[in-house]
Amino acid sequence: MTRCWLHRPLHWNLLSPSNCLIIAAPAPISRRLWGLFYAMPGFPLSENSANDCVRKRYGYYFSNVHIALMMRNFNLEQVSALASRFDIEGNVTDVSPFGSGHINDTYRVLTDGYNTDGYLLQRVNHHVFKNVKAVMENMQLVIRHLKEKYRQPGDQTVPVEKKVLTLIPTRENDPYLVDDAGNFWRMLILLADTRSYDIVETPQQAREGGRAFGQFQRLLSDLDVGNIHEVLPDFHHIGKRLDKLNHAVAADPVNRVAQASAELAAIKCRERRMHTILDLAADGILPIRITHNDTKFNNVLLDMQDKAQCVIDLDTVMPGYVAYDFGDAIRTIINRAAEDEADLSKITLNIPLFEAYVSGYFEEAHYFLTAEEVSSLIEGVLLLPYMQAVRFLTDFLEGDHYYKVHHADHNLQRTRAQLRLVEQLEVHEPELREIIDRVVRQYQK
Ligand code: GN1
Ligand code: MG
Repeated sequence: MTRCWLHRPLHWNLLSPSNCLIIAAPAPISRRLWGLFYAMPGFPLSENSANDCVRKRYGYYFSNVHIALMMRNFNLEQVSALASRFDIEGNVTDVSPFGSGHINDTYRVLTDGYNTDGYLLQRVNHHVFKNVKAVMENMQLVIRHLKEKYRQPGDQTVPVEKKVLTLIPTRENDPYLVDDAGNFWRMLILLADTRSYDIVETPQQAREGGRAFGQFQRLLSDLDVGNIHEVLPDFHHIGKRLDKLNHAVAADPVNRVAQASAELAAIKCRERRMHTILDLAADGILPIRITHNDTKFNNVLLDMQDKAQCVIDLDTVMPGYVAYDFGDAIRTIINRAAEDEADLSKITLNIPLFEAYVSGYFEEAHYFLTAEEVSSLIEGVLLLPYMQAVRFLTDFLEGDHYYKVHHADHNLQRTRAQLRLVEQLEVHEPELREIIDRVVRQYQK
């Protein structure tokens, strides 16, 4: 039976009658409507949050019916009220959505306080980060450690507060707050006069990115890995990621497997090689370190002269292997196109940017990397876009529960783009290896 209705108001704490709309209909219809709405500004809610809200509100779930709920950004007045519960300077004068993350929601908060450029208020996605307390503990520990390091004698031309994120506690002095609907919110100082790039434009930017992530790893290399929670277990474990994909294929809950046969074949035929890092780690050849685990280039803030200033997005800082961070950074730097480029012919490699990143990275990383870690870096370059393809495809087959998507096939499009990038990297692998070897040799003299 086809049922389609609009329901309002929805008495859900942060949803107000003016900002929500539920559509419950058989999957093809609701998905199409959802896709249309999703393209409109102000409807950024992912399907998993939507389904969860609906389930909590109504206490039941339609097994064969796809439920989509469209919600505007949290009513900005409510966001502003939440912001006022943090220990900020002055009164809130403006809040607006900010950034392009796939998981959390971020708002810029301005106030009339002196000495402040504003704040970032973030709703941490607790469907993904199920233990937000552990995420925040990691973040506090890493911030404290980095600040201590930067306070040591040396170049102090840029104040420590500009080089490392600063969390603003609540007025009750807690690191985050939980609202009445169970959402987790935290506040950070906004770093003014900085910029981030989704697509890298110049070798100078790439070099600075390399320096920033290299320095991040170096400064954390003497922090005990045992003090860091593994907030997303097996986050970069390709074996587990492939198992999850295989389960999604077997269950095919939204009948999408048929659309993805070419991509599944491309993933299958590369499986063996992609286990190299795990094999080296299992043999005790690679040391486990504290890594960032989301080294997209846009997670480095550069100053207005394109000098590295601050590494951001510390949610996924966990024990890991350096090749993961290296590979994820290269994934976003070397690609001339966007992560989700639909025109695959645009996905080509910008090798000078690779070289620039490698040289910036080694300026810092040569202090601590082992020879085995250096040899593993190229494996990370192949693995990370491959793993991203596996993750996007799993989410596509499961019905887009994880990543925010902007149209029905978005995760499939992202998968295709990442697989094309893998193909390109395979073709140019010898050249990339040679560049790494050349840069490393400078430090061996
Ligand atoms: C997610 O939300 P964002 O953009 O910081 C994801 C990363 C992926 C990335 C792909 C916790 O990061 O692992 O590499 O999307 N974060 C999580 O763009 O899954
Ligand atoms: Mg992230």
